[in-house]
Amino acid sequence: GAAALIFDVDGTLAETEELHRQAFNLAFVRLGLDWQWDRSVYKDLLRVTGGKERMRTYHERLVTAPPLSDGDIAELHRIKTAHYAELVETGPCPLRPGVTDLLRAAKARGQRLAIATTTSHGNIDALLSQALGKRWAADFDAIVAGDDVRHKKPAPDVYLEILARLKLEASDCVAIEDSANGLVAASRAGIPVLITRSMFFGDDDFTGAHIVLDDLSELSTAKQKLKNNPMH
Ligand code: XBP
Ligand code: MG
Repeated sequence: GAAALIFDVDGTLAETEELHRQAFNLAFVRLGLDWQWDRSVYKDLLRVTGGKERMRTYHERLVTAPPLSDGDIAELHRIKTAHYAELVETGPCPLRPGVTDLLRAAKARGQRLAIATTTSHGNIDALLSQALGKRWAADFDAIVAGDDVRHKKPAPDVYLEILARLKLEASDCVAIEDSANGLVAASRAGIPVLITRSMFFGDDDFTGAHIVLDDLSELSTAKQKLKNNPMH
């Protein structure tokens, strides 16, 4: 069986992308920009991973726009991040079905747990403190965030860094992802991928994934149906 499970965060552990979207929009209002990202615009923009990169891409695509410095982007992202933490802390942002059970079952069978995400350590902590309690990080052997590496997903950097920290071979691990970008990142690192379909990426192309599920609560039934279940 797999020695470690490596989890993506946004869309995989919780449906956070809707809160990210709202947080971006609140930041745009706060800084007097007339940008507002509706769900269909955001769905398209999600192909660009990373909040700063996403805003930069959107700005570059505008026909007319005042210049936007890297400092402006950083300021927007700082405000977006503060709004995101507040939304996670105040609103309900539960873990997706099956997540808590899988974390518990993995621990019980001696699998190690890790996180490979594009978002920041602060955002992971905001979400998981709320959902799993202040000491959540004690259960994870490695946590790598977007700004810890040179290239964000779909580059394999976060996954390669996790393998280095865990001192494990790619084939000894399973990555749990919700997006094509995440699938590509883990696959480039050689790690088998389990997909849990999420709100914004449900219709992505998941060719190459070992299993595609609607959510992780299906794992117990998938286990019976699929002999090739990489979880065991
Ligand atoms: C998540 C992302 C992130 C969030 C915003 O991708 O792309 O950019 O949308 O996070 P994945 P930041 O689930 O593949 O890790 O604004 O903190 O960058
Ligand atoms: Mg994701």
